[in-house]
Amino acid sequence: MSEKRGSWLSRLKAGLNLTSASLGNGISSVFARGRLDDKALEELEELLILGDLGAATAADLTETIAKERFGRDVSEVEVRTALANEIAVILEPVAKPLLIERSAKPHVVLVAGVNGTGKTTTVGKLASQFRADDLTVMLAAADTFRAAAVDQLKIWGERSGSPVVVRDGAGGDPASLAYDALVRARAEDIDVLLIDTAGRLQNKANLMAELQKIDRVVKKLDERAPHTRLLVLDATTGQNAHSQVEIFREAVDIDGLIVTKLDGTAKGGVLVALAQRFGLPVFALGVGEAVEDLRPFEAQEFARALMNLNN
Ligand SMILES: Nc1nc2c(ncn2[C@@H]2O[C@H](COP(=O)(O)OP(=O)(O)O)[C@@H](O)[C@H]2O)c(=O)[nH]1
Ligand SMILES: [Mg+2]
Repeated sequence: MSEKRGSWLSRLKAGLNLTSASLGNGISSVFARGRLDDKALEELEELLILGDLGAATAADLTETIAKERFGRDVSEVEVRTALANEIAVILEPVAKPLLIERSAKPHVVLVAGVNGTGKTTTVGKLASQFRADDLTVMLAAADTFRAAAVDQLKIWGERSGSPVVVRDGAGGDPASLAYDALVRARAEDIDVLLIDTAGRLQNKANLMAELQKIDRVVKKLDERAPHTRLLVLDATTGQNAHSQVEIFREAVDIDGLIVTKLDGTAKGGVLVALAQRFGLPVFALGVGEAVEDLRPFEAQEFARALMNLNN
């Protein structure tokens, strides 16, 4: 157990440390002089922006640090610890698990996101985790345009012991597939229906229209569905994640995020900026390709890893 925990945590840290190593080095050079003066604060703010925390968050954090410590002699660890604490305060409210309403039968999760962010992988990991919690799961392959996408989901279905609803033959309407899947999930008394969607259609307008259509048709069967509209973001895209949230939010009412590929990216700081800007729940983090690499999001732990502090 602790072995496993160690390995994913170190992978998460290894990823974040690409950020925090550069942040860390920067912070040590800023504080080589020891005194927290205007110049040090300016450099600190710059570093936080470079670490993908975003201009607004960087300004807020720097101001907070300045308030208590301006003109004082400070150590690097003191600053890192103070930053980690402030970052944890920002992250705490968004660190929320994806809760399944057991009475929903099924609880419908619509999974959206740009191509390649890790939607299908995340659906597979979630399916396995829900199965481990003794929930019955069904998967809907609403990315009907690519045969490979359907095959990929089928593998996750087999791995997790979850039936996969697919269209016969290539193509087909994703919304009607989602509808059929919900009919079947209800008939079979399934606890969770995960709808995997396409991230790329002919164009953005089509993609958004398609998502809206899925959102609409499942409501015909259950007005509270989808119970969770999940947006999957790839941490390696850094600041680009902001525009993805904006675009998808225009289409459907996103309930929360899963941020993937935090193993091996220098852009983990973007999560702090996203939390500050949108306040959307972060249900979990992806730190690798295997089932156990979908981890709960823990604010304190993440903030300390980002600041290269030992947990
Ligand atoms: N390193 C890493 N790779 C991931 C993670 N999540 C997904 N991937 C990989 O990213 C690629 C695209 O994932 P996929 O689920 O097909 O994305 P989709 O197009 O959004 O469905 C695949 O090679 C996955 O194995 C993660 O958390 N870490
Ligand atoms: Mg996919």
